[in-house]
Amino acid sequence: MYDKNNVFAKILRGEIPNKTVYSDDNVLAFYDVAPRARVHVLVIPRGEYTDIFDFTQNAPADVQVAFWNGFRNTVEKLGLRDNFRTVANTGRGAGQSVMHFHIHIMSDERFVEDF
Ligand code: DGP
Repeated sequence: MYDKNNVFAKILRGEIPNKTVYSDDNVLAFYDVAPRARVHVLVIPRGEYTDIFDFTQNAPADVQVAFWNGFRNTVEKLGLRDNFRTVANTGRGAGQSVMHFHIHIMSDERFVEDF
């Protein structure tokens, strides 16, 4: 069940400040407060979905399309095209600490050298 007091809900309501990268009617993207890469951004839908299962099962198709458009716009705004990773931690056992669906975008030169 969705908790309206989770930290991302508070960010969406403007109760907690954020460094916004991209924003539209359906999507907000902002810098992670505890970055684990040179660029570390979170992309979230404005709707109330707890995780990727909730979002993909329950969000209307047009909302899902809008989310991925916002995701792509965020990546392009960051100047990333072929040098980033995405992570969607799902469930507390896998490290999901905020129960509002979010995608991590992470990029670091080191990833290029790893290939
Ligand atoms: P996850 O572990 O996948 O649920 O990721 C949650 C992320 O949210 C984690 O990397 C830290 C970030 N985070 C938590 N609280 C805040 C906050 O108040 N502001 C911002 N910008 N990020 C936050």
